[in-house]
This record gives sequence, structure tokens and C-alpha cells, in this order.
Amino acid sequence: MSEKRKTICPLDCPDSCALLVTVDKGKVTKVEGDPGHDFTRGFICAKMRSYHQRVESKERILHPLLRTGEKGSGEFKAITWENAWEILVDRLSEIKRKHGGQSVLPYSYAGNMGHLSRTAGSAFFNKFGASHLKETICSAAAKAGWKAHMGSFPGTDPHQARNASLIVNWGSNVKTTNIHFWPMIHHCRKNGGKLLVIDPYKTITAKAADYYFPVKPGGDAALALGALKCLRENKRCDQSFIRSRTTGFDELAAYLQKIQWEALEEASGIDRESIEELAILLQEHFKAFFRIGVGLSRNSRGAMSVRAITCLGLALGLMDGGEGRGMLLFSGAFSGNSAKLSFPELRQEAARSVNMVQLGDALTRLEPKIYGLFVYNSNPLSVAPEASLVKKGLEREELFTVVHEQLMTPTARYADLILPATTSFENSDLYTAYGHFTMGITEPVIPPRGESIDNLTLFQTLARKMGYSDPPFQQSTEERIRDYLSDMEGMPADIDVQSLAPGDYIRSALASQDGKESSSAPFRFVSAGLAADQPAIPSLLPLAEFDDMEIAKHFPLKLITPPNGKLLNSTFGEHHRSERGTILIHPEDASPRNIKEGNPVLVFNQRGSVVRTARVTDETQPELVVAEGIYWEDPSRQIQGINELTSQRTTDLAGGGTFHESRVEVNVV
Ligand SMILES: Nc1nc2c(c(=O)[nH]1)N[C@H]1C(S)=C(S)[C@@H](COP(=O)(O)OP(=O)(O)OC[C@H]3O[C@@H](n4cnc5c(=O)[nH]c(N)nc54)[C@H](O)[C@@H]3O)O[C@H]1N2
Ligand SMILES: Nc1nc2c(c(=O)[nH]1)N[C@H]1C(S)=C(S)[C@@H](COP(=O)(O)OP(=O)(O)OC[C@H]3O[C@@H](n4cnc5c(=O)[nH]c(N)nc54)[C@H](O)[C@@H]3O)O[C@H]1N2
Ligand code: SF4
Ligand SMILES: [Mo]
Repeated sequence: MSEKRKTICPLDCPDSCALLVTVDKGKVTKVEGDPGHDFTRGFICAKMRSYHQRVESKERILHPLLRTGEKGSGEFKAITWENAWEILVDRLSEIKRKHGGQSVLPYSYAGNMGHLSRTAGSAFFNKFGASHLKETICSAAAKAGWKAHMGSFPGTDPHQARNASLIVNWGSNVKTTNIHFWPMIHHCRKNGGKLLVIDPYKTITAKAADYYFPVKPGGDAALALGALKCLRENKRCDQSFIRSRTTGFDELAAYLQKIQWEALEEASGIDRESIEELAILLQEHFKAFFRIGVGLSRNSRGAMSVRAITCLGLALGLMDGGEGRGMLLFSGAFSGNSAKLSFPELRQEAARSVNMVQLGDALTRLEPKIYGLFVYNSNPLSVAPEASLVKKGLEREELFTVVHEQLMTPTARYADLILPATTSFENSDLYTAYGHFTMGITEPVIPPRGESIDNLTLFQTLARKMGYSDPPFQQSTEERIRDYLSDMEGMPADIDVQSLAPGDYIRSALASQDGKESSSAPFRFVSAGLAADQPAIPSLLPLAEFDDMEIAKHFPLKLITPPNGKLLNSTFGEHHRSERGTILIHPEDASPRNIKEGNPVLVFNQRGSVVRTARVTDETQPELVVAEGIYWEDPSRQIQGINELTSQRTTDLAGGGTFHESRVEVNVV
């Protein structure tokens, strides 16, 4: 007898789809969308439609594994959990005794977006006194840019975009990374609305647009400031909104007056006439909706780009709650008390922070040294920048590396001890979404495969084995979920969180403008308290690597590395092991290098080199090379990961990753 059970997609994707999982004779045989969800409405992406193959895969790690060969060789033997706990307790205690708690670094991110899974190790590592990991790899810069002018105001409900007459997809390839936003666009266009895309290359979303602006990578602040300059000169800003809801516009206006068109054109790569065209479109379409992507923040001016775009939206009055108007970067639909998940009070002494995008430095250069690395919910060898340095760190013989994983990822191959992890179908959790306003909880739809255990069970058990008896370590998963839910902001007043069940999808009270009113003028054009080198108003500044003419002499091309539709960050890399991926290169750059369509090419810079297959196309702009997708490195197939080329340099605010700002050269192999 088969049965359909409800759960939620655990992947790091703004859509957080409601799922129906068919379980037949104890096996997952099908994964579909649940039509009962207001935003995801029963359809899911191809990646997740085949998720049962991952859950039931023969490649699943089902037992603890101990390294038997060289680090990275992938040679392991199965051991019992009893043995694994013993090794864990002995090695971690020994490292702490010899080098102090801070010599252990936890490394985790969003392999499973469930709030409990993501934060499962925090209590343990606080108690242990480990180094603190700064979780900057994805959204830190974008959030800091938003907060600088929007404060804690949440984004607009994506459903509002249906009523817009112009949707601006700014640095977000929604047809790949946010597919449930596409029906909003479709609805808008059916009523005569238009889609405008701003992206350095012609993504599948850009190809489907009514208007396309091929901005230079990192040039968004210039484009937004240019549009603002026009709107102000044409007296087409929303004066009543600016007066009643914002502060500081006059200071921004004074800057706009001073700024030269040549500088804006040069930095944005868009000529004055086209910038004016953008401004005219914005003034013609009162009902405008900005869907702002995180992609545009992955450069050294990333937070500044978000700052300038949000200020443009504010000057247009887009946050007035009017129909079809708004801005969405992250929904911010629910916020719980994070201390109820991370338990900072368990930390006895302040510890150093390690920025996760600088893992390579941390493992090879940081003093006092790191002797223990505990990875869960992440695949850092594939996703962290300057991969050759990460690898050098993972190769250190004296480093004790633990990886809690579902599959033998490139990082897991370097572990001393691998622990088998469940998939989200095998545990309970709580999922809010960053691209819409609906949340839900889950229960296991199948029992754990093999001897795998979920993140929270791992750290609760380890804590007890280490002799930690504080109350957080006694909590069951269920208790932690209910406790976290009990005072969650955004929860509608009439919902009894104690009786929430899987399949109950709760829309945030903040989805409507009424829930959001905190003060009458929450928005500001002048931001206080930013990093000392960051101007208080959005301004033009040079990019650290793209605008460095010394580096440009050797590496004249610019590389961005956005996602593709087959992979979710590096997850699902196991299905594409033999693929090395492509680069898009413009004919003007291919021709002098004698690069033809389909040629294997070497893409290289001062940090590393990778081989990719060339696609010669004017879908990218001159000087810009695009490598979509984080494929797994595989030395046995001579396949290198794309992060060999990216830099550990961080964004202008909040220490984010600059994955879309590497200078490279490309040659035929
Ligand atoms: N299929 C799939 N879906 C995913 C992911 C995936 O790997 N695969 N990843 C998930 C994750 S973790 C995240 S954070 C989100 C990210 O989703 P998005 O917010 O959409 O961000 P990205 O996909 O990183 O980048 C989107 C676009 O930004 C463009 N871009 C790069 N630099 C610039 C710039 O300087 N200016 C402008 N205007 N555009 C620029 C890229 O060309 C790309 O088309 O997607 C999630 N969804
Ligand atoms: N070049 C380049 N690099 C990038 C980006 C880019 O655009 N370009 N994007 C960046 C972004 S936006 C992000 S968010 C990061 C993402 O970086 P990561 O969060 O590391 O994402 P994944 O590569 O998906 O790896 C997640 C791993 O967690 C495992 N996993 C899944 N569920 C569980 C679980 O319940 N328990 C345990 N223990 N493990 C689990 C999966 O099997 C998978 O191997 O990558 C960043 N790296
Ligand atoms: S990856 Fe995104 S689109 Fe695909 S099922 Fe999960 S939440 Fe939905
Ligand atoms: Mo991300």
C-alpha cells in the first residue's frame, strides 16, 4: 500500500515548497508538490522531483566511516557508532586540552534549511568553547545593504507582483533560482504588465523579458543612482511618501546633483540615454515591483548595490503598501528568538570569530591554529572561495576533520571521520521561507536510512557523551520546535502553535502592510553606523578586483559564477560527476584567443585554474565570462571546482563572499 505524506523542501531556495511524498512499502517512490500551499501551488523543480533517488541512493552514507587511506583519497572503513562516539569524544577532548576550545571550528550552512537542522551544533560548540563561525557566505551583504536604509522592515509579499504593471528583476535569475515567482510575472503580463531584467548576461529570465539592461557586474549602484538622478531632475520622485515616511532625501539629492554622467555611464556600462529610458519606465509605471536578487551583492560593492536600489525604490514610494507596488529581497516573514536555537549563554568565555568565506586562510594561516574542523550541512571544499587553499588546509595531517553527510562529497573525501546524516524526509523540523510569507513544520515521512542520524540528534548525543547536562541538551526536537514557535514574530494571533501539524501552512501576519507598521518614518536615505569606510548615502566607489588595473593587465576578463538549474549550490553534484561545466564567452573575446564553440578552455588567474567547455555567445557582454553551477571537483577525472578561481576578499559590508568578482584569463587548452 502506498501513502502520500506531507513535508517541506529542505533546500536553500527562496521557494520552500510544500511537498507530497509517496511512500510505497517503506520506500520513497515519488516527490510532488502539494497543491494546498498558497505560493508553491503544487509544482516543484526537476531537482526535487528526483529527490527520492538521493534519499534511496546506493551512494548514501549509512554507517560511520573512518579514514584508512591518504586524506582526500576517499578510502574509508565502516565502524560502529559506539566506536565513532569514542573517537569523537577522545579527539575533541584531547584537542581542547592541548590547544584550547577555540582550536575547533564548526563549519555549517544551509544544506537543510530547517531552523533546527541549521543551528543544531550551536549549543554544543558554545558549551565546548569552539571558535564562532560567522555565517556570511550567502546573504550577509544583501541583508546589511537592505537594513542600512530599510531597517528591520520586511520585504513585500511576492503575490503583490501579480498586480504590478512593471516587474523589475534586478540581479535575480528567477527562472532558475526562484521558479515560483514566475507565475507572478506571468499573471502580471497577462494583464498587460511588463518584465524588466537587469543582469550582466542574458539569463533565461532575461531572454524572456520585455526590457533588458546588461549592466556591468558590480555596476548596479551606478545604474540605480543614474535612474534616481533622472527622476529627481524630472521631479518624478514620490514627494508625499518621501516627506511622510523617510528621512535624509535632501542629502542624497545633493549628491545626485554633483555626480557626473560620465562616471555613472562608465561604472554601470549603460549609456545615459538607456539610463534615462529606465527612469522613464519607472515613472510611467506607478505599479512597479522590484524583485531584487542576492546575486548582485556577491562583489566588493555588493551591499552598496542593494543600498542604491532600495533607495531608488524608496524615492518611488514603492513601500507605501499600494497595490502592485513593493520591493522584495528577503521576505523576513517570521523571526523567532535565535537564542532559543543557539544558546549563547552556554559559552563561558568569548571566542574568536572566523568568517566562513575565509576558510582557506583559517585552515592554513590563522594563529592559534585550528586542529579540529566539524562540518555539517555544508560542502565547503566546493562552495567556499579559493578552493586550493581550502584543500591545502584539509590536507594538513594534524587537522582532525569530521564531516556529517548524506553522500561522499568532495569535502567528505577529506574527512578523518564521516558520520551518516539523514535527509529531511527522515527528521522533524520547522521551515520559514525567504522568498514568500508561509511557514510550516514537518515530521519524518520515513525512518532514518541505515544508521544515519539527524543534525540535532548528533549534537544532543555528543553533548551527553561529553558530559554536558545543561537544559538545552535535554530538549527533544519536538520541545525545541514548540519553544521556538511560541513567541515567533509574524505568527497570526489566532494560531495555536502547540497544535500545528505537518500540512498546516501558516501565512505571516507581516504579509499585509497592516502587520508591518512600526514607526511612521522607518526608512532612511542616510544610513548611520556603517563600517567606517562606507559612506552614509549610496555612492559610487570602485570595485576591489574588477577595477584593479594592475590585475587587469594579467587577467583582462571578468568572471561571475551564478547558479544553474541542475544544481542547488553543490547539492546534486553526484548526478553530474562527469560534467566539467561551461563558460560563456563573447565572440569579441573568443576570436583573438582562437576559441571556438565547444573548445575545452583553461580559465585561470593568480589563485588557480579550471578547464571548462567554451560557449561562444553574445548572451554575455564583452570582457565578461560566466560559469554557471558549482560542479564537484574530481581529480580522477581532471575536473576542478569553480571556486579555485574565486577570492576570499569580502563584500563592502558584513563580510560576504565575492563569488561574482574574479579577474581571469582564458586560453584554449
Ligand atoms: N537552481 C538553483 N536554484 C537556487 C540555487 C542554485 O544553486 N540552483 N541557489 C539558491 C541560493 S543558495 C540562493 S542564495 C539563491 C540566489 O538566487 P538569486 O538571488 O537569484 O541570486 P543568484 O542566482 O546568485 O544570481 C542571480 C543573478 O545575478 C546576476 N548577477 C551577478 N552579478 C551581478 C551584478 O553585479 N549585478 C546584477 N544586476 N546582477 C548580477 C547573475 O548573472 C545571475 O543571473 O538561489 C537559490 N536557488
Ligand atoms: N562560486 C560560487 N560559490 C558559491 C555561490 C555562488 O554563487 N558561486 N553561492 C554561495 C551560496 S549563495 C551559498 S548559500 C553557499 C552554499 O553552500 P552550502 O550550504 O555548503 O550548500 P551545498 O553545496 O548545497 O551543500 C550542502 C551540503 O549539506 C548536505 N546536507 C543536506 N542536508 C543535510 C542534513 O540534514 N545534515 C547534514 N549534516 N548535511 C546535510 C548536503 O548533502 C550537501 O552536501 O555556496 C556559496 N558558494
Ligand atoms: S529546490 Fe526550490 S523550487 Fe525546487 S522544490 Fe525545493 S523549494 Fe521548490
Ligand atoms: Mo545562498
